[in-house]
Amino acid sequence: MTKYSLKFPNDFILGAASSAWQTEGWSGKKDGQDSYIDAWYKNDRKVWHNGYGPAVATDFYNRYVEDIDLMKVVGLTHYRSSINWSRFMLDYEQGIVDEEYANYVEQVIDTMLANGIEPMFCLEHYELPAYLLDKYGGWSSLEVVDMFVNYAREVFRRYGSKVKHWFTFNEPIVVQTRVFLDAIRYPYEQDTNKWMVWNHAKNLATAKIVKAYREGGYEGKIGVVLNPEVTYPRSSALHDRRAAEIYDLFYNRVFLDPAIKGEYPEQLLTLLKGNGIDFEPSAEELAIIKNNTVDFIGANLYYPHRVKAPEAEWPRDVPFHPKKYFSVFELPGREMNFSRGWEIDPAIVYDMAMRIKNDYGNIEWILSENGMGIENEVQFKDENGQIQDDYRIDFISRHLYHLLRAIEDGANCKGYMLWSFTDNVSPMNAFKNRYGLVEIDLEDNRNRRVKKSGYWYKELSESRCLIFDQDSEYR
Ligand code: BGP
Repeated sequence: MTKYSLKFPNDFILGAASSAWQTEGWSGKKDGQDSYIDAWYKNDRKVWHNGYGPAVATDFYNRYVEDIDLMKVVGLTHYRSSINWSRFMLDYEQGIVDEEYANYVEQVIDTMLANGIEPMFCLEHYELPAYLLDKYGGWSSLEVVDMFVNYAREVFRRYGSKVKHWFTFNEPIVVQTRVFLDAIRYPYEQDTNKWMVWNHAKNLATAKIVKAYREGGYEGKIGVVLNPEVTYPRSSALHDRRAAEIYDLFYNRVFLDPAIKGEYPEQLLTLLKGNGIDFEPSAEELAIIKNNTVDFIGANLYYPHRVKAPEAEWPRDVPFHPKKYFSVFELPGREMNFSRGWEIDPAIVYDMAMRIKNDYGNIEWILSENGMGIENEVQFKDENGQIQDDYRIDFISRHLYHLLRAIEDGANCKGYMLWSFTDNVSPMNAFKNRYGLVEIDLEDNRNRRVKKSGYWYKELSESRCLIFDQDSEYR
């Protein structure tokens, strides 16, 4: 067997990602500081696996010093989390900051920097304040957009000189897609119109925050973390290719194009109109989006999407859903992560890199999330109690291999962030599927234990070299 060593570029980021709500827990949280996720958990706990959720999460709020030490143990150069908007403010409308939470954020940043780990932050990772959802309808309101921009200004003012990588949102499409398109998440309301209103409000918020950041003259980069779905048609037939193209418009280009090119794709606007979706952004809003595109993006890439021409005609009396134009296609024989129900195909990384290069001006980007959630990992413990997660090492290696190959072919990718640093809480799945380089032991006071992959990641980060088996079936 021939083993090859692939070198990482010198400045390549090897980090990990998480978010505030998935790690911090509610210690120190005050009445009225619930996020949308907290409200969902409080109102509908039965859908959260084994009752776990954001209430304690990994208790990062109290244990961040210990965790930052562990970041060094597993060799992270960078760590991305979010600042929890719902907790950062005591009064969202008046912009009154919760100094206790703000001070905690400052301590986290300072401790990371003192340990040689660069922090990156999203301003929102589903942490829309529940109060703003109830009172204003959340992102249906332009007042909420402006409150978010003011919060961002305050965050930059406090931490802008220390933190050099900022993102407005993590996966801004997700909440409204699950809630208003698919109606499978709290508060379970089907409203495709609202779905588009929320998309637009978030695109507008990103542009306004990019503007505010530039006006502040900070020395860093600002972008947005998206989850572009690498979408393949079942076949080369026109009807399947059309299904994939339309899927791409509704789920990817609706955010990629405004963020990077400053405009919505014409074909998307035509399809919305043709299906009775009343989407009429003002000329002023479109100009803000046009003039304030991002410096870079994060792309979260987990699995491929496959679609085919729709199996049936969309029923007349059912509200419009993009599914009118496609059906999901399951590739026979596909490789699966059965715990999560996601297909594995590491070549998505190369394909997305080439797309960003060819269709989006080769804008700078990072692979901001990629990882493997596995159920019941304790079954893989060795006699010393360490989880032997060779499957995770294999998963990461194969994705990194395709990323390095893309960089060789000119992709402007500056880093890889694993999801996740420690095991953490997923929406609904809670601690069911474990993603971490570090185990969180729920039976034993949430104690941390580095998995085999954690030590492997450290080695990777120090050697800056991926050892890859040339004869592997995964090429
Ligand atoms: C991404 C989200 C993360 C994280 C991850 C894993 O889409 O940005 O917050 O949860 O997916 O997915 P899941 O937690 O659903 O298994």
